Amino acid sequence: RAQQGFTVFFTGLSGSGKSTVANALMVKLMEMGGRPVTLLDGDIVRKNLSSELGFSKEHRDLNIRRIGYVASEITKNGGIAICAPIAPYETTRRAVREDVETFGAFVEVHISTRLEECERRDRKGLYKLAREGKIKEFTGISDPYDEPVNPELRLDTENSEVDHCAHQVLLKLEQMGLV
Ligand code: GGZ
Repeated sequence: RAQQGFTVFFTGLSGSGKSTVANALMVKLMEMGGRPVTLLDGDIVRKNLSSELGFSKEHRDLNIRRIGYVASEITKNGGIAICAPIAPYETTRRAVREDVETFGAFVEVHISTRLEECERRDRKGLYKLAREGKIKEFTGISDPYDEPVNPELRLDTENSEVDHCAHQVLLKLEQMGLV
């Protein structure tokens, strides 16, 4: 029987390293071959699927439910979906998990890089703007982030290299019998 599809769902603050780890994981999974891998990265989804949305709770939830829907379709068809949005709300993450688990496995990976470190990096200068009040409702500064309670995996890019993090995810997928 063909292997079941699954979704790897990264969650974490802006600048935590979600996209970088997600990309490294995608490369590893593609090298293994056999199954299509689809990356649904936060800012790419926002550009293509959620361009009309802002950052209110309602809009973030809508964005995450759309990502969840696409991931569940991919999972249903036996593919691999890798999602990397902030996804700040626990209830919304749980709803997406339920959608996906109808068809396959859901692997939640919390990239738990501390706010202080994300802000120190400030790769896109957004934290500075948020502190100055020029960006409103910024996650971690002026908007909430619910820490994941029971993620399958918790990793951070402050104490571990990106490649090591991606490898840990791969090991978890092996343990779960998914790859
Ligand atoms: C958080 C924001 C905001 C606000 C713009 N809050 O590091 P980035 O820049 O590239 O990733 C962040 C991205 C967040 O989009 P998501 O779709 O992942 O968010 S959510 O899951 O909550 O829907 C950041 C940028 O957009 N950005 N304004 N106010 N991040």
